[in-house]
Amino acid sequence: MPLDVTIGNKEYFQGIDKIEFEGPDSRNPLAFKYYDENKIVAGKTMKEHFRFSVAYWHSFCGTGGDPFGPGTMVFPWDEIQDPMAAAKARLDAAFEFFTKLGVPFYCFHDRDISPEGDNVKETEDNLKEIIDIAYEKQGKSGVKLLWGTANLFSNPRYMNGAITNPDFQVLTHAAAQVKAALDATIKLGGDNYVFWGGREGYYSLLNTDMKRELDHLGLFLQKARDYGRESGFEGTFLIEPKPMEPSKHQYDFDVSAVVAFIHKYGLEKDYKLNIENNHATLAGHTYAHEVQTAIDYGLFGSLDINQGDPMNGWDTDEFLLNLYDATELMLVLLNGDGVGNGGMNFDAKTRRNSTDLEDIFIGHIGSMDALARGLLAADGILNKSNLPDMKKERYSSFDQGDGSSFENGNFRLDELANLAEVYGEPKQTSGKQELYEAIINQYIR
Ligand code: XUL
Ligand code: CO
Repeated sequence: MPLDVTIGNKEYFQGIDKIEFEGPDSRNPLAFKYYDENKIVAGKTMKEHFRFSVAYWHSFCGTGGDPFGPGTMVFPWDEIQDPMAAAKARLDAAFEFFTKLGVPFYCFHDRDISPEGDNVKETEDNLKEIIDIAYEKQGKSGVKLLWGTANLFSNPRYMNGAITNPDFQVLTHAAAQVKAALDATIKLGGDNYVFWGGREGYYSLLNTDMKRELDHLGLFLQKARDYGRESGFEGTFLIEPKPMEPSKHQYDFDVSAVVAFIHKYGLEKDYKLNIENNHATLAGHTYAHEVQTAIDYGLFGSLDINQGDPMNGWDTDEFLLNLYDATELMLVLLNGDGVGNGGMNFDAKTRRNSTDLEDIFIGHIGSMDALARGLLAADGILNKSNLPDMKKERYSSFDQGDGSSFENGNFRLDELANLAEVYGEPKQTSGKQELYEAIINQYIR
């Protein structure tokens, strides 16, 4: 049955219907093998667990260009010359895609969705015109906005940073964009608003007053929060850490650095973190480590889903297909409170040589299936294996007696020291890492 998803008349993804769940034995590349949105796992449907979202920039603005050559992808929405007409066509294609894929959310930057005009006012008017259409399409399709954001890194004026630029006038342009993007997010009922640092960082300390730049950033984020709250935004502000690229030193290096920043500038009631796998690995961490760190600080917000290439140190934004990453991520989330008001946004792009229109579907389907398998594996590990008991047992010396008294803060340092003499040399206890790893393998099916 043809879907009524477009406001324009054109169907962009011809020959592709709504993607259905066909089970693990299906040989249809355009079907889910594991992601069954209504299947209940650990008390929630898969749809509720993941809150999947499509990233506008990669799927509808990406061309496959790289430093060695131009774009390879010839997509119908790119063929229109007039920038506003092209933006509207792209929006048609995007909502057709979201609906056929069956994801509940999408995310965008201001510049993905609408073109810049000749001045601030014209640019904001363009955005408003497109947002009105997006609003209508959301209502018609039921697809919602997980978050909006402003692109504060592409325009050449931001070459020395946007909010942390040494030139105050540049900062005011960042404010114009953030204000307009926040207004758009509020109008579309977005659950979150994201700040990714873009060019907020530096190349050389010789020309950089780091303290002053960070103070500007802290103050700006306070003002953005105040404006958002006054304007009725009830969602969560998110900061997305990334250690490098485009700057050499990015201020929002990793979860721990951003947690410290959030607390230093008094943002902890309104701001949380949006965590991306490829950014975690660039920082020398695993995804699970970064997510667990944010959860432990009570600042976990949302996820950008992708993976890097283990052989290089770039942000390659590949679709997450690694079952180990998926399983370890889902273990952390199932042990915590899940994605909450956040979701899983595919900040991922098809490879430069994956040039068929259907490849955008195939990338998303593969990653949704990988995460569904990760969820099933994690659920098995937590409910059927010995792993949770083994982990609990590792810490059992703190569950009673002196260990429990220590946890309750009842010992001074010299009292603890005396206990060492009482106990003598502790018996060696194996960490059993290989056993834990083998259990993970056992449940990835
Ligand atoms: C860049 C990146 C961004 C943010 C949104 O590496 O991840 O696309 O997710 O600005
Ligand atoms: Co991202």
